[in-house]
Amino acid sequence: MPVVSYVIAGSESTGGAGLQADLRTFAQRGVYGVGTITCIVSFDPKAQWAHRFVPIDPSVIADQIEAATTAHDPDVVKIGMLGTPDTISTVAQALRVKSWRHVVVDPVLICKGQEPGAALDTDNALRAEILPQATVVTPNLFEARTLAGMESIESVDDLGEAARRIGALGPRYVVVKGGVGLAGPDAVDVVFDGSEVTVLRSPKVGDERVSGAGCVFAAATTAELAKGADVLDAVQTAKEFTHAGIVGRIASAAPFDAVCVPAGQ
Ligand code: PXL
Repeated sequence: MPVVSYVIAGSESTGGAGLQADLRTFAQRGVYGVGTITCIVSFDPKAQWAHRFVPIDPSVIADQIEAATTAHDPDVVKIGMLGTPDTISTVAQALRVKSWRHVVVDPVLICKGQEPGAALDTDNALRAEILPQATVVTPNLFEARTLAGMESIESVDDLGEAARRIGALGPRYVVVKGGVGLAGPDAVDVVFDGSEVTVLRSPKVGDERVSGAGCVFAAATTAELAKGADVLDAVQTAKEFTHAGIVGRIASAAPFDAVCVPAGQ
């Protein structure tokens, strides 16, 4: 039987991030991808590629989840961009209805098109309704600072402290990604399993953020978990896969490159 991997996330219309990157990653990791759309982000080339953000009606999200989970009964899911408190409540409620072996949450907190006030409500809803249901959460530096309530994260020890604080919000494993924002020659991630912090390193590939890295990392982790890997192995494989995608990045007319994993990785 093919292994099914499920993702609930936003569409990012240039294809670099969001559901498009997730489903591409699932295919490359050898699992059958099933996707539910929460919102549509279309950057605006006429306005410096600003985010245009349209949420999907909550009833349509619920319908998609019903169709996907009834057809396939997946036991591993990735949650990507949700975007509004209403969407978060809808997805949180749908997650509670069945039991999951793994819920991987990429806590995409803000979209530049949103008002700061609306973004705060979204952060709080994610913290209250989604994080307690997560088995693995994968914040970047900005998201980790917000979720952990830390003013700055500047060292590997700080990454570990952020992971412990976020772990106290409910998720079983916390992966904090240092990325290019943490000084030093390596891209450092920490994995907190509820008691120990494991540090993973790989050499940085330049100093620029590459679009879709967080999506691909969480999606590859999800695919490996769906295939039966344990969390640390899944995260290690996902880190290597994402590294290959940053090396192989694709340029476009947009002012940011996107992760592109060569075939056969
Ligand atoms: O990379 C974060 C992200 C996730 N999901 C969607 C996005 C973005 C960033 O633009 O648009 C839909």
